[in-house]
Amino acid sequence: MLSLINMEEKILDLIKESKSILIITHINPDGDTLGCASCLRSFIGDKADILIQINDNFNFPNTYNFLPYLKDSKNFSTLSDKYDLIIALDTASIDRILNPAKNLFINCKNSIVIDHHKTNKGFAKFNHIKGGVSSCAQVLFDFFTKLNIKITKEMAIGLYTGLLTDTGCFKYESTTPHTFETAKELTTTGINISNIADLCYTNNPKNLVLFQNELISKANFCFNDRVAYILITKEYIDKYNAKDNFTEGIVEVLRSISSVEVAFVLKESEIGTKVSIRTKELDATKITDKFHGGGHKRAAGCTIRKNINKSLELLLKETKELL
Ligand SMILES: [Mn+2]
Repeated sequence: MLSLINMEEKILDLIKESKSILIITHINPDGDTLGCASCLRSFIGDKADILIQINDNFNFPNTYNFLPYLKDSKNFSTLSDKYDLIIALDTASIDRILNPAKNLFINCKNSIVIDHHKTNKGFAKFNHIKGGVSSCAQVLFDFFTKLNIKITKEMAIGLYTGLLTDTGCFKYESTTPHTFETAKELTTTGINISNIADLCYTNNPKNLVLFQNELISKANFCFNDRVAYILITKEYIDKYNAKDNFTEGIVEVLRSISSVEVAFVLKESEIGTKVSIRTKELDATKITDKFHGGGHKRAAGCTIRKNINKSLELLLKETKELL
């Protein structure tokens, strides 16, 4: 009998029959996972709670406080174990869920993951994964559409936020005609799209912008300006009390320079050096593969268990061979 029911219907049945539901974001959440959580909470109603997972070194992006229901969210210390269904959103692997939520997820009577990461192997009892789709928000939109569920204005705020932020304002390769059809449908619910974009992109802490500007002014170039890199040492991190999310976007600024083919940002951490790479034509994963990292063709990352200068030397050596 079960084989006759599709995954969307199964998920809807689970939501209907569960008494208490926990919706969880991935660790250090972004606009997609938070937007989806807000939307799903709006759809399910009061029997659902949201858990926003944040580690100590992450500054919760207040940016997203405008999303409905986020203010009442649970955190690790206020989490209970009363749930009979847990739904993880935009979460590529079980490692993106930290304890105590991870144990709760594994031991829960029913668990669902809804996601769009190609690398997601499916770690829940019920997995609804559409690898390669632009955003989790798109997967959720398609879920509601397939089930003929009306998307309200309140639900659309979260979905539009996820769609906008995960497509880099509709400019990444994952953006398709379907993305724009979805944006159009969401817009017709009456949401204010220019207001949402403003809330997402003009709401940075002052320190973040000053931190990024100082680092960008100290960018280094080599191989005829085809390679650019920034070294983020502990000195800068301390000076600006920079959180993990402060470095987001810097590498894109380097990539925006016309001569630059490969851009690196290297950051000192306790376990070595965290590297993020952006490229134009070259396959970035050919570099990160050497260091057990991963990602996409134009955007990848890895952690090298060496100090920052040694890591830079290794990266430049690999890059030179590909140029
Ligand atoms: Mn996402």
